[in-house]
Amino acid sequence: MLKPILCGAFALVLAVSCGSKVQTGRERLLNCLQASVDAGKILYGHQDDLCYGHAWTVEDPANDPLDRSDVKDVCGKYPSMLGLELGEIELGGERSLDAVPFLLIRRAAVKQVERGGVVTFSWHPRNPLMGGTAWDNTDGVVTSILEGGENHAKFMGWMQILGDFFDTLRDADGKRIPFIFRPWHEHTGDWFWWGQSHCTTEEYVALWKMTYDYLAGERGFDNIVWCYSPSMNVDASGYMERYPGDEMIDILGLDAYTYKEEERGIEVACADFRDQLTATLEYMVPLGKKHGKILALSETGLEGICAPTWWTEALYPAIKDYPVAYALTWRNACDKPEHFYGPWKGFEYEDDFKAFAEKDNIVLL
Ligand code: BMA
Repeated sequence: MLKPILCGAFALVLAVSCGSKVQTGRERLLNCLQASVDAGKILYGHQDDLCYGHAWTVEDPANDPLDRSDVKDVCGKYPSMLGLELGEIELGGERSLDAVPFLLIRRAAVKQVERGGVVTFSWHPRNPLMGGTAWDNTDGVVTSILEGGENHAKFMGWMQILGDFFDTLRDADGKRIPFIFRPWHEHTGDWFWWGQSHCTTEEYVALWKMTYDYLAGERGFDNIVWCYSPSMNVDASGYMERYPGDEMIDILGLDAYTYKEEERGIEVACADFRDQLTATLEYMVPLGKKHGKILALSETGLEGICAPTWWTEALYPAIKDYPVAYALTWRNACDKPEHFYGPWKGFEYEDDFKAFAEKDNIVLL
């Protein structure tokens, strides 16, 4: 049986069943991303794009048609990659840490895949030891949730809730949809409880293994593509220091932001970002080849996009010549007007985003 899968602007016909070997959702999604990379394309992604925007929210999560998008408002197309965040699902409530109903998140994920796009999930779980948020960055939390730790059972309960949610992500035929999962990101920094100085390399890798073994093994999720995503504050050896291993990772990601600093001015900040991102991709390309992994810019952006040409003169030149499967800009918070990373209608530099979106190798839906 052959089934067309739309990946961004072009359709790929992938064998769902080649001879006797049936491809898993993970393999199909990876093949799709690889084909896109081979065609020189970069998917454009936006976090929470269908769930809310800079100046709007969804009134009725159960019935909303999911046709609103800040990106679409500006350039007429949905992003080909949709990022969604599952923080606080582990508490068993109805809304995420960003107050988005999980019902809406589920519907958005399924809709995105129905439209031929790709979905990536992040998860910022709370601190299971101290009770604070993911940013409650105390030491010893990872130790406490690994096997033998005092919070192991509690944390496995959290993963069960996460797994139960993943199990509801199904297409119209009742089949689990393929998606990217990107837990334990930016661990090369210290801001999360799983960060660099809060656990050892062995503990970090054990955390990944526990997550992978539970979801891919025990729960049998063969529709998950696994993304590793350090922050852009490391060299090649720092990048790989806590790499969980080829068997657990499919995508070598990178979280890379432009940071404003009063003193040096935004132009210098943009130039630094471009140079640092290029230098990082220079070492990621051989790592991707050596390990046989796809590369991605798993998070990027400039908060409030206060540079007139950030899209076309900072982001685009840094990535355009590299085999990056996708670049995902962070969310447009509806309750914090200055906290946006994607375009929105009426935003003063929206034309620069349009110019970026019109580049030949940038893919929207
Ligand atoms: C951060 C900010 C927060 C948000 C978190 C998880 O970067 O956007 O406001 O709660 O991501 O989505």
